[in-house]
Amino acid sequence: MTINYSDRIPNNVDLGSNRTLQRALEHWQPEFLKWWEELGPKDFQVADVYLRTATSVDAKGWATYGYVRMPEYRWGIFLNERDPNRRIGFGDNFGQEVWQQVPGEYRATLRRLIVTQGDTEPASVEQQRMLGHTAPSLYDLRNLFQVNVEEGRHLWAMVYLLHAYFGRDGREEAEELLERHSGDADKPRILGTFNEPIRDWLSFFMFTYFTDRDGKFQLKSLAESSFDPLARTCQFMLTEEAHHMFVGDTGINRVVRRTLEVMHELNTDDPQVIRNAGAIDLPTVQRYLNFWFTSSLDLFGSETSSNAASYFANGLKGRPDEAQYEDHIAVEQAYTLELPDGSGGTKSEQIPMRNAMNEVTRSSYVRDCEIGVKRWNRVIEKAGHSFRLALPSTRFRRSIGNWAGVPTTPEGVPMSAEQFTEHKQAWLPSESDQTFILSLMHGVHQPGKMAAWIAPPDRGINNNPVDYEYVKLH
Ligand code: BYC
Repeated sequence: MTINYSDRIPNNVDLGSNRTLQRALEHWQPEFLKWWEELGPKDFQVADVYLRTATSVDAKGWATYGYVRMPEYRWGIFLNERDPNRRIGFGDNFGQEVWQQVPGEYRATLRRLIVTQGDTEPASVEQQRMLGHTAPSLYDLRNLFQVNVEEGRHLWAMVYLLHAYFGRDGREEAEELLERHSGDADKPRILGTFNEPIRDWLSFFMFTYFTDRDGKFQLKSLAESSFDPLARTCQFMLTEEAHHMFVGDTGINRVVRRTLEVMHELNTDDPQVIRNAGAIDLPTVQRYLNFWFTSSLDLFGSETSSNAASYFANGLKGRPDEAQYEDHIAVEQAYTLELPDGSGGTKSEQIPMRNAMNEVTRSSYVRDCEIGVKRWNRVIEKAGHSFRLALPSTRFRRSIGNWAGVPTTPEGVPMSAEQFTEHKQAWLPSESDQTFILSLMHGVHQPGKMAAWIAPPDRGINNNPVDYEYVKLH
C-alpha cells in the first residue's frame, strides 16, 4: 500500500521527503486501520459524519468541517510551529537550549512517557466503541465520533514521535500500542481508568469531563518538556482537547437541566419518582461523578514520586503552565502532604517539592474540575433546589498513592472497612444504579430529537442548528 502523503496524511513535518518515516508509517498505517475497523466505533463505519479535520496548525486549517466516513478520516501529524528562541523552562538545565533530538541518557524515560500518553488514546476509543447505538441524539452521536477520531489522531501524534525519534524500539512500541486493549485480561491498557468499561452516556460525559481533563493537565506538563518535538506536539493536541471537555461539561449540564424540568413538572425530588419519569435523579449523577473523578485522580500517580522528581530535574515533564511559578528550579522548597497515619488518622509530612510534582499537578486539576461543578450547581440553585453536586476529597476511593485502599468518607475522613462497605451504595454507582442507567440508553437517530433523560444543547456545531443532520446513517 502506498500513501499519498500530503493528501492522505495532512502534516507539517515534511513527511513527503522523509523516506525513513514514510517506510515506518507505511507499515503502521494499515495496522492502525485494521485496529480502527475492529475496535473503533462499532457499526457506524459507513455513516457520513459531520466532522472537523485538522489540515494545518493555523487558525484557518485546524478545524475544517465536512461529512466524512470515519475510516477515511485524514489522521494528520501536526506540531505547533517551532520557536527558535525556546529555552528549557525548569529543572537542573533551566535556561539551556531545548533539544531537537532525544538525549541518550533520557531515551528510555522519554519513550516510557510517550508510550504511556499514547496508550490512553486508542484505549478511550475502545472503551467508547459501543456507545453509538445508544446516542441520545444525532448531535451527541457526532460529538462521540469527533472525540473518537481525534483520540485516533492523538495516537498518530505519539506514534509519529516514536517513529521519528526512537528508531527500532520506537517502532516496536508503536505496534504494541495497537496490541494492548482496554480491559483485556492478558494485555490491558497501562493506566487503570482506561480499562474501565464505558457502557452508558452518563459515564461518557463524566469521562470526557474528568478523564479528558487529566489529559489536559498531563499534556500541559508535557508541553513544557525540553524535548521540543514532544512539547510542540502536545501544544497542538491541547487545542483539540478543549472540545472533548466541552462535550462532558455541557453533557452533564444537559442531564441536570432535564432532571430539574422533571422535578419541576412533578413537583418532587424523590429519586424513584424521577426515575419512573425517565430522568436521572441528582444523587445518581453524584455517584457517577464520585466514580469517574476519583478514578481520574489516580492518573496523576503517587503523591510522593521519585519518578516525578527526576522528570522535573531532567526537564522531561514540567508543571502545567510552568511560567506561572516563580521558582523553576524548585530544589529548596517543600510541600506538606496530609497522609494516613496507619491507625485510622492522618499526619502531616513535608517532602521535597520536586517529589510532590504529581500532587502539584493534581491540585491544579482539582481546581479546574471545580469550575464545572459550580456551573452545574448554579443551574440547580436557579431552579430553587437545595441539592448540590460536590467533588469528593482526593483521599476518597483511591487505588494509587498514599491513600490507596484507605477507606474514607467522600469528605476524606478515614473510617473502617466495614463502615465503608455499609455506606458504599450511597456514594458509588451500585449495580441497580447501573441497571437503571442502562435501561435509559436507547439510540435516538432522528435529526433534532433528544432522549427523554437529557435536555437539548443550547446550540449546534459550527453554527449549524441543533436539528442539523450531523450523522447521515445509511
Ligand atoms: N494506573 O511514581 P508514580 C489522556 C504507575 S490521559 C496504573 O506515582 P509517575 C486522555 C506508574 O506508571 C493523560 N498504573 O508514577 C484522557 C509507575 O509505574 P512504573 C495520560 C499507574 O511515573 C482521555 C508506578 O505506578 N498522560 O491523555 O510519577 C481520553 C509508580 O507511580 C497509575 C500521561 O499519562 C494508574 N493510574 O506518574 C484520551 C502522561 N498511576 O513506571 C486520553 C505520561 C501510576 O514504575 N505519564 N501508575 O512501571 C506520566 O506522566 C506518568 O507515567 C504518570 C504516573 C503521571 C501516569
